[in-house]
Amino acid sequence: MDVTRATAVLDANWLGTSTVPSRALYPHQWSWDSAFIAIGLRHRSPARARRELVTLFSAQWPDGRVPHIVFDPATPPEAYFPGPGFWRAGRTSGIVQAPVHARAVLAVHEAEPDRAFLAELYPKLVAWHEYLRGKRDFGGHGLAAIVHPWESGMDNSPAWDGPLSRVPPAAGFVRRDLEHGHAADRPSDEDYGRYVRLAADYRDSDYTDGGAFVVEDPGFNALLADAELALAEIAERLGLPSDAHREAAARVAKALQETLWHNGFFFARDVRTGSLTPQYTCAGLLPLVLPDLAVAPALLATATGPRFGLGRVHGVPSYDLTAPDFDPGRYWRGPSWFNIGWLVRQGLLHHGEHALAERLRTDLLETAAATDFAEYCDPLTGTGHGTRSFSWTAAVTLDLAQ
Ligand code: 2M8
Repeated sequence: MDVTRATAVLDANWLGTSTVPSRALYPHQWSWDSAFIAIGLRHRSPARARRELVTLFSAQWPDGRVPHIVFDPATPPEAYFPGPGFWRAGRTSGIVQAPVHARAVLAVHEAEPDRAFLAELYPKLVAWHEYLRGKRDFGGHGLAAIVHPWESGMDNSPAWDGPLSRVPPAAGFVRRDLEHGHAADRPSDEDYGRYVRLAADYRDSDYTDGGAFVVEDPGFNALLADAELALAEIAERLGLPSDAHREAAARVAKALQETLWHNGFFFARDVRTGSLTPQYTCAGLLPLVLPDLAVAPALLATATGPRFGLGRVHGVPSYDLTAPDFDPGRYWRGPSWFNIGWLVRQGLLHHGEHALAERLRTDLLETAAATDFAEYCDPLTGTGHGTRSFSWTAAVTLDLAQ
């Protein structure tokens, strides 16, 4: 029943060669959304899951970056801001999102083996990871830096408050998101002004220089290390050498540990000041996706402690439940997101926490169905927030229901 409804959500959000996260709020193709969508869609239509990823990679830039948005030419430009006219980068935006694609490509292949699909995507994934580990190593010690909060996928995470405070907000633009979402569930106007200023500055540097916001995010880098492990498996299935990918994964994981681990948690680092941002956010839990994480017991203790309440709340809160500015309804400043729940569950399975993983799985399935596949939910009550019929919530349901 829930599987039927989740499938219907993905069918309704399918554009013909890719899936929108949400018809109204996000009417184009988004990079990491498509990876999670493919992971769910593979159980219903492996062919469509392959198409989703092939479409995304058809928009890859010559330098290897995979853009965070691929604009749908049939959608009116005023439907989403900032649109193609703002980015001036053809049919894409110019920033990126977390590299969950190799994991998705491998998962889709496992659902229905297709050597041609793997062979087509492999060199593109190699170029993508090389871009991140090379051109994005602004800090110079082996981590990929993000140059915009949108790149983290966790737009208004409290961890960005410090670095963002250096960015003067832009004015003179119209927020399209507020036509489809409640203002209390979305980032503030001031934050939006800073996002627009940063994106415009990056665009004006021809998408090369990091500006005022250059940050090493533990979530982004954990997913990069995991992506290299997935790429090693893809290489092996193609009969190609895989050592370089495993070594790259180990280097990123080592840098993550040496640079971002502090007092039992992973924090983001502001490259411009060299300091760790002090907020406990769900990005710091994502290194659990790495099977060889020596500090997993300490990280699990934080995850199950009062800050995240894992097992006692709905999903995985995006922000510290004990922080004075924790907000259960506002976007990435408290609510639980279903893709993060899916990733943390993978981590729990890697680290032998089977009972907790099962509790999380059941809760994610129940909450997704009860909220009509909400974009995010209140961790304390399970109430849905944001848009409904949200694609990755439906996709995660399809995968967890297997
Ligand atoms: C949100 O981000 C976009 C900008 O990229 C937005 O607010 O308009 C985030 O939740 C992000 O993680 C997600 O990929 C995107 C589309 O679902 O929406």
